[in-house]
Amino acid sequence: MPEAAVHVGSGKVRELYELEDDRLLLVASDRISTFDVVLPTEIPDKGRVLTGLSGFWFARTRALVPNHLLALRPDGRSTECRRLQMLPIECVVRGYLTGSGWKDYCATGAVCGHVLAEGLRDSDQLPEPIFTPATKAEEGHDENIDRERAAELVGQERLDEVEQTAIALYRFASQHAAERGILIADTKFEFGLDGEGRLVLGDEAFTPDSSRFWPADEYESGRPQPSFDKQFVRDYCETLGWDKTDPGPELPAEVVAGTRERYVEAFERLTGISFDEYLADPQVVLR
Ligand code: PZK
Repeated sequence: MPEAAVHVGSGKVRELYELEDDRLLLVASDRISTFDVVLPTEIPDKGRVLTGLSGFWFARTRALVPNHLLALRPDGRSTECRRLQMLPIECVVRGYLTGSGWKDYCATGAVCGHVLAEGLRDSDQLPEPIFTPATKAEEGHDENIDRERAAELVGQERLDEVEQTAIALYRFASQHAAERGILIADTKFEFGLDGEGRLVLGDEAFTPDSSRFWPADEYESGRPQPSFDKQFVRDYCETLGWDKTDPGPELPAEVVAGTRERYVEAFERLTGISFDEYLADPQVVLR
């Protein structure tokens, strides 16, 4: 980070700084969260894996929608991006029924106004991916909203454009990932507008923090799926009897090492690039 860069935001595991000329610097740390709590132990290179994956997807989806990426810094964890006017909704696409979508379906038979067939089971693939927007909560969980409420927030025309774009992005990435043994169950995008009012993809894209990655070879509907990246951490936490409130537990070295391996494996499978090559020159993911 440049000296004296102004800090303009914090996520659970990322930081945002202001640069000159209407640019921002998004820095991905090695922090990891589980059960919504950031743990005191870091996963070495996790931030680099997420930054590299995001850059990879931004480079490959530019024809579908422009994005905020301007440059990857040599540290491999920092993205220079265009400052946008962000839309006030989280744009979620679900290809499988899980998480809050599964909960809402069990309670109402619908998710964000999409009435689904009866008799679906946990982790079932949906016949078509669905767009399920949510509000941005400052604290706590985002709240799923129907398209009517989302249209009040961004306008009907813009919402239609966002929905079409988000579904197209999901179809592209989930097909690519499935061919490489990773199911993308769902994913969250944040869009913004540039100075000319054009829709631009911001934030991170198709990382394990913005998406649910499942190992395809272990997929079996009717039950919760193991997480591609965080399952060792979850399993370890479950052995402790931890109540899942802050502070979380320290992780032992073997859980850290196994988890780092899973992040690197996701990177290498999805990009086809060795992670060592990325560390030597982060630009490799953009070519
Ligand atoms: C923006 N966030 C989320 C919060 C983080 C990330 N290109 C952009 N232009 C304007 N604003 C944002 C972006 C992006 N991306 C993203 N908040 C604002 C966020 C805190 C830390 F790393």
